[in-house]
Amino acid sequence: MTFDLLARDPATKARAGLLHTAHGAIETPIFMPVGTAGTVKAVSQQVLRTDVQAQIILGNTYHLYLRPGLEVLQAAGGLHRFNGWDGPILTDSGGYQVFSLSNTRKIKEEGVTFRSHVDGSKHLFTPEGVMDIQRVIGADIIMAFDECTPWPCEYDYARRSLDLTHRWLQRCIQRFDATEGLYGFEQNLFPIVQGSTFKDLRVQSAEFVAAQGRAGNAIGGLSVGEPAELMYEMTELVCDILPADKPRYLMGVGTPANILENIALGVDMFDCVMPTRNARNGMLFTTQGIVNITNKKWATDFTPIDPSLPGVASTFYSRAYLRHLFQCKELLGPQIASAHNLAFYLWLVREARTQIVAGTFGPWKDRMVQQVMTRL
Ligand code: PRF
Repeated sequence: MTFDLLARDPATKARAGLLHTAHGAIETPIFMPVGTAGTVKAVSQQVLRTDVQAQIILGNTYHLYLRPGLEVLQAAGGLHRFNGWDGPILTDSGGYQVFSLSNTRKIKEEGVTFRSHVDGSKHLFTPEGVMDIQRVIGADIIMAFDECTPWPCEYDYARRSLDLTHRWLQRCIQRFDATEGLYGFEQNLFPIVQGSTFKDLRVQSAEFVAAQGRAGNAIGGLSVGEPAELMYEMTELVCDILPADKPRYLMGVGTPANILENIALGVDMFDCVMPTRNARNGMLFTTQGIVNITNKKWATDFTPIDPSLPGVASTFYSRAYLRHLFQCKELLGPQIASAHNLAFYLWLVREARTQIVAGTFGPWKDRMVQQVMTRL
């Protein structure tokens, strides 16, 4: 895996790059649609390619391990073959889902025991096990097993948790480097910086992670309830330490404004359930601002959802029709809304990249943050 830095914005720390994976190149900065169970909810692989123009999608170790399970995934020849998405895939390690989804969980040095949210069955995730599982799933980029601390968090807890995450990281690296991909293409392991919102812990973690010399690095433990300004402070601190010639991935972020502000601080990759989850609740992100499609004011608005975006979902259907679908709880409603929101997020990062290359990102970002967060 290689990363070419193509341009830097003169006014901010934003960068434009090209990340080469075994399943194709990714233009950064990039937003990665979340496909938890091997499917981006309510969006077909076809629509992801055409309307959304997605370049890489996410999967979750926790969900895929529980269903369909490793036997099926291995028999299929990995997740790419199983779901028909032949572009790049990244899998999260479960080091977040185990904490947010599973019923009872116990953290020990060895790993985390938890009960499945599906059937209550008991499981153990260890750093080694999670590497092996991600070998079977077969994503291009796989994530280290970490603990995402809740916020707020006592300093002592954050420090002990960080030390554990670092020990787990060393075990992940050892296992990953001692094994090979099952399907004949290269996989890459990204370590994750933690440390809650404590500056000294973040610095320590960023230095530890940078020293591992992996092909890319991630920032976790943010966007978990802390004020946005505190998130930006941590991102900037960490980005200034992580190597400039490797991609930086900020996990689980965020709103359109969060994405633009973090691009300005040097982040290259993002994922978040927000565009798809909010779409299913009728909240649309557009180039002009935020639309709640269930609002009565759209009942006779026969203009397209967002005529300036590419893709059928945004330009063919009217706001009035989409509102009608939501009123009737029709299945097409969440499909159109999800495809549209993702098309918007992908447009946002593509446009950011164009502005970085042109050297105009700084002022464009300040204007766009206001515009896209306006409530219409
Ligand atoms: N760790 C992992 N996945 C994550 C996070 C994390 O800290 C976050 C935090 N926003 C989202 N997804 N492994």
